[in-house]
Amino acid sequence: MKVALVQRLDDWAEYNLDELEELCRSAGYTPVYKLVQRRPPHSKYMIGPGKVEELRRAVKSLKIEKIVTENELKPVQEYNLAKALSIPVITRTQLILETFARRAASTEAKLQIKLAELQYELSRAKEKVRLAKKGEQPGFHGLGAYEADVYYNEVFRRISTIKQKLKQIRMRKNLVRQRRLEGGLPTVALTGYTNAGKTTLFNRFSGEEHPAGPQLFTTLSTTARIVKFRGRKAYLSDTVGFIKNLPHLLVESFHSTLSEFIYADLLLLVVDISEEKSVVESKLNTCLNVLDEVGVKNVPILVVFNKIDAASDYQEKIESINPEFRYVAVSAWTGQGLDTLEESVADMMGGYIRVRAQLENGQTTPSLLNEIKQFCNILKIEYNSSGYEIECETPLQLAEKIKRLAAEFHVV
Ligand SMILES: Nc1nc2c(ncn2[C@@H]2O[C@H](COP(=O)(O)OP(=O)(O)OP(=O)(O)O)[C@@H](O)[C@H]2O)c(=O)[nH]1
Ligand SMILES: [Mg+2]
Repeated sequence: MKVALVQRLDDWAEYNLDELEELCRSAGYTPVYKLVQRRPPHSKYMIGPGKVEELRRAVKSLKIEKIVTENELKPVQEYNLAKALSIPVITRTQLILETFARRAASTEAKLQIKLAELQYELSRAKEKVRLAKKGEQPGFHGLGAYEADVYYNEVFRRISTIKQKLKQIRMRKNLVRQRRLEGGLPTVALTGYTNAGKTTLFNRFSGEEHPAGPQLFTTLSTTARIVKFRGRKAYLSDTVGFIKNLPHLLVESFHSTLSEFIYADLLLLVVDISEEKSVVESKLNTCLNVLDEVGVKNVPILVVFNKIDAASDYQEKIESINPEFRYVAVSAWTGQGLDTLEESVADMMGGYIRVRAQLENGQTTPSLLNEIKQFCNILKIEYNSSGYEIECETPLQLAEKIKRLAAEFHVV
C-alpha cells in the first residue's frame, strides 16, 4: 500500500522522517511521498491549508492510499485531513500499534497490544463519535451510529476484560519467575533500541535461531534460556526493543514484559554503534529514559556497542560519547569482542560464590550432586572412599543448601 509521510516541525525540532520511513516499511507500507513543514500547529489540519492542498494533489497523482503523520493529531485534525484527502490518516503511534498487532504471536503480546489500542481509542472516543455524526470520513466508519457515551463505555468495558485476562497471565508468569529465583540462577536481560542486534546476540549465546532481521520490532515477546558465561549459568532473556517517543500507552500495556528488567541481576544494553554519533547518543538516551520510566533502579548496566564490523571508527565514537556505564564493543556477526563480553557478564552478574565442600555418601547426596551439576560451575570433583570433594562456583541460594548438607564447607 502506497503511503505519504507528513511531519510538522517546530522551529527548534530536527528533521526525522527516516525512522518513520523504516517503521512504514516494517508495517508493509511503501512510502512514495514526504512532506515536511516548519510552522506552529494549524488548529484545523495540524499542517497548513496550503500544504494540505499540495498533499491532495500528490494523493491523486501518485495514487496514495494512506497518510502517516510523525506528529500526534487531535481527532478533529485527523477528521479534517481525512475529509480533505478522502483517505485514512494515521499517526506514528497508530503505525507502531499496527506493526505490533501484525507481529504479535503470544497471547500476552496480543492482549497487551489490544489494550494499548483501546486505551488510545478511549482518550479519543467521545470526540470521534461527535465528529462522525457530522458525516463519516475514512477512519471514522460506523461511529456515527453510536451515542458518544455508549461507545466510550463499550471501549471502557473491553479494556476491563483485557486487563482481567492479562492479570491471570501475569500471575502465572510470576510463579515461573518465583521458581527461577528459587533455582537461584542470576538473570541477565538483553535490552536496547529496536534493531540493535539483541536477538542476534541472544542466538549467539543460546545457540538457538530466533528470528532476527532488519525490520523494526522483529521480537515482541520474551524468551529466556539458561546460558553459560565463563561456566557460570544465568537466565538470559531477550524481549521487545525500545523506540523514540515510544507511545506511553505501549509502555503501560507492556509493563509486565518490561518489568522483567526490574528483577534482572544485570542489564545488557545493546546499542548499534554503526550509526551516526548523534543517532547513537539519542538512542542510548531513549533506552535509559524508558528504563527509568519502567522503574528500573539499582540494576547494574553493561552497555554493549554492537555492529563494530560496520563501524571502522567505533573507538573514537565511543570515546567521544564517553558513556557513564561500563561498556564493551562487539560484533554479534563476526564474534569480535564476544569473549570480553562474556568475561564482563560473568564478572558483573554477581550471585555466585566459590566454595569447597566434602559431601559424605548418604541419602541426600545424589540429589544435591544433581543440583550442583545443574546449577554450578564445577571446577574440581573427586570421588574418595567417604564421598565427593567438590570445588565449584555456586549461586548463593544453593551455597546455603550445600553448607547445610555437607560434612565440610569452605568459601574460597
Ligand atoms: N553489521 C552487523 N549487523 C548486525 C550485527 N548484529 C545484528 N545485525 C543485524 O541487525 C539487524 C537487527 O538484528 P536483531 O538481532 O533482529 O535486532 P533486535 O535488537 O533483536 O531487533 P528487534 O527485535 O527488531 O527489536 C539484523 O538485520 C541483523 O542481522 C552485527 O554485529 N553487525
Ligand atoms: Mg529481536
